Amino acid sequence: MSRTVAANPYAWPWHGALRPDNTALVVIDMQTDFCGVGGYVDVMGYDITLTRAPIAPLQRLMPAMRAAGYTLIHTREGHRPDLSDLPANKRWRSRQIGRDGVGIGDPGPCGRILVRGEPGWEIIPELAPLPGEVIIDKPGKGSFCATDLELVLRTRGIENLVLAGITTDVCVHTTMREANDRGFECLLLSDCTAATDPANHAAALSMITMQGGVFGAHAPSTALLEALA
Ligand code: C5J
Repeated sequence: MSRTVAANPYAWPWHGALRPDNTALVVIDMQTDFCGVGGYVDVMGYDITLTRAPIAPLQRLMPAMRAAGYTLIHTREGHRPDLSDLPANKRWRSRQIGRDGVGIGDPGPCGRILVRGEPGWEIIPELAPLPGEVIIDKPGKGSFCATDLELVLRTRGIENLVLAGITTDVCVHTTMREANDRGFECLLLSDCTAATDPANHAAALSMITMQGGVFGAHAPSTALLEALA
């Protein structure tokens, strides 16, 4: 039986094989540092109501996908406490914006910013992973760079990725592009992602639709839920 999601620019996945055994939901960086009060995005002066917008739709989608038997994978952006995996240019750039030159690795209201083990680095409680769900710790924006995500996906026979989380134009797009180049079939959920600038979110969606779906497709989570029903 063929099962697809009404997506843009094509009914996703391309081969009609949307099944729990070959599809994973990847929830990217829903951490306090990106969508909590006192986290990195808040310290930079961006509006966290934007980055919190995916929480409610994800609270509807995640239980539905778990109940249907789909794999859920969570990622966290963060660095070792000794910052040995933090490139100097990434740290320098992060200090150019926000409060008092505070950037990645520096103390903030939620502990050291984007440092593993700190309160701000934790996934927000509203979207906490369940025991047994895979969590990928990544030092970069993409989820494949310097991680074992591809090995985990290949080992489970995953070929389709549903992408959600923060931010559409940075970590989610980078992950989608990396996944697409590795041959995974990707769907980005337009209401379960967000950017620190609405125009960037819209642009990131638009980019996906070029060239017949240059990295895959996008759809609202309601379309995915309809396909699962
Ligand atoms: C950023 C992310 N924007 N998770 N990280 O620095 O998109």
